[in-house]
Amino acid sequence: MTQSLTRALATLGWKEGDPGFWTGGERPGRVSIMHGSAAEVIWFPGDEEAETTVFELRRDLNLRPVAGDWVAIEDGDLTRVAERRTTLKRPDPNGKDVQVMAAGIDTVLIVLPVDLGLNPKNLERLAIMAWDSGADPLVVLTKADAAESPEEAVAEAEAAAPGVPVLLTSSADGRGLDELRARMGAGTTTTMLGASGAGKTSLLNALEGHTEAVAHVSRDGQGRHTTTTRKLYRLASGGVLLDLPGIRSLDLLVDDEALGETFADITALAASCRFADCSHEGDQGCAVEAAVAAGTLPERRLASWRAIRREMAYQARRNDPAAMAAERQKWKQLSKSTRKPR
Ligand SMILES: Nc1nc2c(ncn2[C@@H]2O[C@H](COP(=O)(O)OP(=O)(O)OP(=O)(O)O)[C@@H](O)[C@H]2O)c(=O)[nH]1
Ligand SMILES: [Mg+2]
Ligand SMILES: [Zn+2]
Repeated sequence: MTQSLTRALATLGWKEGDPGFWTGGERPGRVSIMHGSAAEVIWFPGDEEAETTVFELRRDLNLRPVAGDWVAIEDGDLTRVAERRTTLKRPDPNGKDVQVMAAGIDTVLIVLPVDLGLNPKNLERLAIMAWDSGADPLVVLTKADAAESPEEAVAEAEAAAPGVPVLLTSSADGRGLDELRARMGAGTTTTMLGASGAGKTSLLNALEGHTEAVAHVSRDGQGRHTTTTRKLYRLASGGVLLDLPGIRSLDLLVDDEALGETFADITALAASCRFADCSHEGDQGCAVEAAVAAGTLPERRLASWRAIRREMAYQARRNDPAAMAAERQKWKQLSKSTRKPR
């Protein structure tokens, strides 16, 4: 690859180590938006000037692209989709498959409003998805201007997502934005994960002086999605930012590792439980429950962990009929034998 092309590609988020899979007559590009069976691609016909073109997808394409995918353009056609380094996923609404929302991301901004205080449960759930993507999570608290005690929200966020940096921002008064911009230089790809109304698009607008549509304050926008497509934006700071529609925080994926990282405090304590497979639910020698009793681990935290674990187990069974049947059998057996009174 020529130096000028390397520089040009960096403005699309490309960096050393990313798939440089273009060969022969192929030209590099990146999917900015999907429109049904067509992909809008920002690409470089030469080594410097970017062009935006909509390509109809060929039937024999190796992979169905999503926003953020690197692609090859040859003879006026989108011919190949690169292997994905990171993917932000969620369970498909039908519950069977996994839906890839965005690909090739370095940083996932977990966007949470603090105007009405922080919701730690939402943060935990979003953090699991973020860890699961393979990208680095960063908590971005929004609407600090409208919060009564933003500092308290920061402390709560740090406790809910141990080890994840937390940034306090406001799109209204601009605080925290310089720090955010500094993390989004050339060669970086960032995306935003958060509920509808969290302030994601407002953040993009405030960072860039864009005017993408956001919900109006005066209107009751509860549960309404203002952003409806996933779209990649090139930033003045040099990198790219993928805006996503609001996600329902109920959507969770099954991944023990991501759970362990989100609940790093519980994971660390669990190392001292007597049994390696301790379920922290009345097991003997449980260090996690001991910490709750001693007041060093908030009870709410363990309750969240248990709830998410249960949900993950349910999702895993839903995706695995054999496990589902085994579970039903187990319950039949249990109800036959005497059960512990609650
Ligand atoms: N006070 C205050 N309000 C904000 C701030 N940022 C966003 N808002 C308001 O929050 C509402 C939702 O903002 P959006 O940016 O549309 O939220 P979103 O996360 O993009 O929502 P979806 O596109 O539906 O996922 C709008 O009414 C914004 O004006 C902020 O920093 N301070
Ligand atoms: Mg939006
Ligand atoms: Zn335990």
